[in-house]
Amino acid sequence: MTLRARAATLLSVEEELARRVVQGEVRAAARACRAVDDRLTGYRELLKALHPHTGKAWVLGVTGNPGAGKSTLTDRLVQRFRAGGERVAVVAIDPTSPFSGGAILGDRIRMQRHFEDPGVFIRSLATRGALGGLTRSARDVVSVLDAWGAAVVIVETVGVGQDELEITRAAHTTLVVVAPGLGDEIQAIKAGILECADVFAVNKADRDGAEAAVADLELMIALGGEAFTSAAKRGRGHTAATVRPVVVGGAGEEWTPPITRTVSTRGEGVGDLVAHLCAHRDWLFETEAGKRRLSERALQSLVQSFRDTVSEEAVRRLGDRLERTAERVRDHELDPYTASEELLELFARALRDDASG
Ligand SMILES: Nc1nc2c(ncn2[C@@H]2O[C@H](COP(=O)(O)OP(=O)(O)OP(=O)(O)O)[C@@H](O)[C@H]2O)c(=O)[nH]1
Ligand SMILES: [Mg+2]
Repeated sequence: MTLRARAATLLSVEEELARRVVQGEVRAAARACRAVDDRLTGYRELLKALHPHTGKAWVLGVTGNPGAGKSTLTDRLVQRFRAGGERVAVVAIDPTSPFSGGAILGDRIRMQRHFEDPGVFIRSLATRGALGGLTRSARDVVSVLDAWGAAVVIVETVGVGQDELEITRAAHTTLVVVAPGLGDEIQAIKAGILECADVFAVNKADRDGAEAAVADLELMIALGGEAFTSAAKRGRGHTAATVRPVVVGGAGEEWTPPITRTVSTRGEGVGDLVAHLCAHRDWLFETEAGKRRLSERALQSLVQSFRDTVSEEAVRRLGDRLERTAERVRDHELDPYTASEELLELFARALRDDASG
């Protein structure tokens, strides 16, 4: 079989799988998730075929410290959303962090009641080491579940690493779960996560310290806008596009993150929480400020996808040149800056040669 003919059969296999996903087949969705997660041959074709059927799901990020109650709360949210009859998907990012070993089993148990329900799709993704691979896997898996027909895709991550932060940025609405009694919880979430928070839940409100946590958060939100804006101006890790200005008192139509107290084990406060989450969704899709946020998100997503495509292509075309150059850098024959420029030149030449025949 010629290469081209083989490509054609591959394509039709992917198209067939895409068709079954779009029809709502759970097993097809599971297969498609595996294909994009493992980047099996044809995964790009699959994603392309699915793309026209995406864009309908509301992507809800749930993040927070290990053990804050994210899974228990997610389980409650699934219950609520399912009561409306819509399909719901959960993507649980399994942290490899030493704090939360056994998370998979824990998540499974806490969401067990949904396993028999064909309208709920639950999938775990393992934290990957390098190159933001996890972020891309998460985005791609979310696309599959969007095409499968999930009205809501909930992505649960532990808010500790850079990967997790990136994933949070890819969500439409991010819920940050804080629980009292886990030590210095507010300080721990301070770096990075606050700027992603659209809604806060102070969970385990049945425990001592919940009111103190609420007060701390309120103070942080009040100070937040200014602090983040000046951090952005100094260029400290935040770009203007990722900073979410907080305007207290509802000036203009900027969004101020509301705080809800919840006891997720008993389902308390979950109704209020859902109301806040839905209010954020409406703000996002229906106001000018919300639409600006959506544009930033689309730009970030495209930049990431483009960066991935370029680096994959470059690695493929440069082949062992990459390793040989790395050896020269290792031996101090070459500095990494000149090395990068040389590689870029080689890559550009390969592309030009390709274009001219
Ligand atoms: N008292 C109390 N305990 C809770 C509440 N919510 C969750 N828990 C308990 O806290 C523990 C951790 O809950 P999870 O839902 O697994 O927390 P998580 O944030 O998903 O944990 P990781 O995924 O491991 O980071 C479990 O033993 C829950 O039963 C609550 O509102 N009150
Ligand atoms: Mg969990």
